[in-house]
Amino acid sequence: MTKLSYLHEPGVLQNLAARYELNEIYTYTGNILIAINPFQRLPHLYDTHMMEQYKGAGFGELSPHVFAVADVAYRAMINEGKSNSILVSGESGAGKTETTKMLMRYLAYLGGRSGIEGRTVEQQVLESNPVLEAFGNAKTVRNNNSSRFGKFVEIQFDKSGRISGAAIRTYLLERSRVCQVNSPERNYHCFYLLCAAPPEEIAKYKLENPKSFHYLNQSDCYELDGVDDADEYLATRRAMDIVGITEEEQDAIFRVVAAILHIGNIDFAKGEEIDSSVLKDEKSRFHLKMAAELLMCDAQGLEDALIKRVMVTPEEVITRTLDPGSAIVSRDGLAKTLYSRLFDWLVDKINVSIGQDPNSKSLIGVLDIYGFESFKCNSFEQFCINFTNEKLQQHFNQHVFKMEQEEYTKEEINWSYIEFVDNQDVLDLIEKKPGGIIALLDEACMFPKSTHETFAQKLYQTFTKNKRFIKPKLSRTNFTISHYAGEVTYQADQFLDKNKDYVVAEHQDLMNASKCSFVASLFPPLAVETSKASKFSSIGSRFKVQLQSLMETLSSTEPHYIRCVKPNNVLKPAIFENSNIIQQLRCGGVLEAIRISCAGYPTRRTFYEFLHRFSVLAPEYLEGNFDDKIACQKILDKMNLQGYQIGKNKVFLRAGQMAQLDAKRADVLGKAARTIQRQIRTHM
Ligand code: AOV
Ligand code: MG
Repeated sequence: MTKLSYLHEPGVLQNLAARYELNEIYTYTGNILIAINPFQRLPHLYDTHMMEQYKGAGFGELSPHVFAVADVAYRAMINEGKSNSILVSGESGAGKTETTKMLMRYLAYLGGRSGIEGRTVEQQVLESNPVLEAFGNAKTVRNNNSSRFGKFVEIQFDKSGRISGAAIRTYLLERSRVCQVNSPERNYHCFYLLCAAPPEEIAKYKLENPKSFHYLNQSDCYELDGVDDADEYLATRRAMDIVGITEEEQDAIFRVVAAILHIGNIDFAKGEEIDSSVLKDEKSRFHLKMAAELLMCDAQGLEDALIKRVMVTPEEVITRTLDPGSAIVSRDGLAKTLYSRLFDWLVDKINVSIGQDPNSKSLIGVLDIYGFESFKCNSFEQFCINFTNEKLQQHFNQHVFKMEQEEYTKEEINWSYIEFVDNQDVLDLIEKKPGGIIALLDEACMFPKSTHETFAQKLYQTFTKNKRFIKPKLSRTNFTISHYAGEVTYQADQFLDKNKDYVVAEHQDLMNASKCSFVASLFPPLAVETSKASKFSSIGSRFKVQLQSLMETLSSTEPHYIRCVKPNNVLKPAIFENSNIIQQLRCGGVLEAIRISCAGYPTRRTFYEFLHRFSVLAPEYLEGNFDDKIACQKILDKMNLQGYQIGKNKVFLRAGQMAQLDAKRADVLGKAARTIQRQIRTHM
């Protein structure tokens, strides 16, 4: 891309389109790899032969490829002993997870012990993917296998470049999906896999058709095209074996998954007293019993935990009952907590099992995180996702800018006037402490009388003058943030609830007392002072801290960027939607990177390349014995160009100057051709 003579949006797009048509899905722009989702298997592109070819090949020597990026990262790590990271971004369905898997496969190939069978570290690293996907991915409108969590995999290498350990960090699993799905989406894959397990397991987990479970039948989608859930179940079990999850643990995991489905089928009706509830019918009683059996807890205890709250005051113990609506909220809260703790357990287990190498000096981190999102309705999840993207964008801009500077410094040219647009103001708006949106949200959550309306009012008051914050005219609770990738309007209504992470004390006590040690371990006893108070902990603030730590890790590494692009919204091959793609290149900062380089000297040519192309403009200078640098200078002077710079090895042109030179060149060549034709004609 950087060799294009004219670096502008239509040129970039046309180049990508022409390549995509030939199934050339990878393109470099500078060091950034753009990957356009082919939406079809291209097996030869990733086979062992291909891996062999890229091994040790110089960057740019072969066609652009994810393997080339992984190879550069690996070589840089080995040669310089420095950690590297590969940051994969792009919108939902763009191909981040598939790209990440290819990167990991290639790194395992480079750093693996060939010939050793079984549970090697690299095998475990690779097999962590299907396990996490079974529990953390789901079909959404945008992607049949959408990751509902962010992931940073740190692969550790020993002195000789062999994989010696790995650590997986995950970010913010979408909890709401466990209890709520809409057509045509699905809940997490694991629920359907389990319902397709062999008959004896179905019997053991007391399962039925997925259609009979409330958490699944809110959507009418149960199956995925081209996916056999029964096979997937077995594959997930095998992957769990490899990553070191024991048979017993697997059994407990699937008991919890099944229990969650049964919990979802417990329904409530109004009780005799006001604001009380009872189990709705025999069916609810049946599912309550099943859930209790699977979780190995007392059925009466479970019923009480769902519909009663006990308050202990110095004088007495007061039991309060919940109305059916609140009982449902309580039930769903338990299901979500169970599920998210199960997911965290899996991640911890995989980490322990793969093991960390305390002596590892260098590592390669691979980041597969949710891309920028802007829907019709945007809630707290989108807010966090877009916050992540602002953070990464800042990192990206700084990096691109730094690389430009390095190139200019190397060539000893003056770059001092290049401006660089920073998004620090958006980050301040979101995360500044005190006074940013997250801080104000936490305040609202701690103050019992706040509602989403008072929260929104507070935002309006605080940020009236903020250029990045907009109050939509006709709304009393929405707010708009002007992100680097465009404006997004958020609906504040559920921000307070979604930001609060607390476990009802009754649920905590019941689960902690489970006779299943696995279930009990998901709910370790709380420290005394917080035990009864169901103290609030802020998801937003915790996420902010996690991100901070991720950014610190990333800044200690040499980054490589891969921008995934989704060519169409129908998820089909060979359809290239221009405006859609331009939008993504903008959001992904690709055009920003191009803009940064255009702000300086977008076109650079070595003296040799320059003379090869433009010596026709001043042939007289080549006759004499000028050195290349002087010849370039003379040509540029003759053409009356201004503002360009000549470095030690290259000519640096300002935007548009290449076009001027080319026009001149065409002119000269045209004239020459006409002269020759005339001569030919006169001689005939
Ligand atoms: P994502 O990770 O970026 O979305 P995926 O990596 O899951 O997107 O890709 C979506 C689908 O596109 C995959 O399931 C494949 O069918 C197809 N695909 C992507 N890359 C390739 C490739 N290189 N070769 C063949 N098919 C591919 V999300 O997780 O939703 O943001 O949250
Ligand atoms: Mg994904």
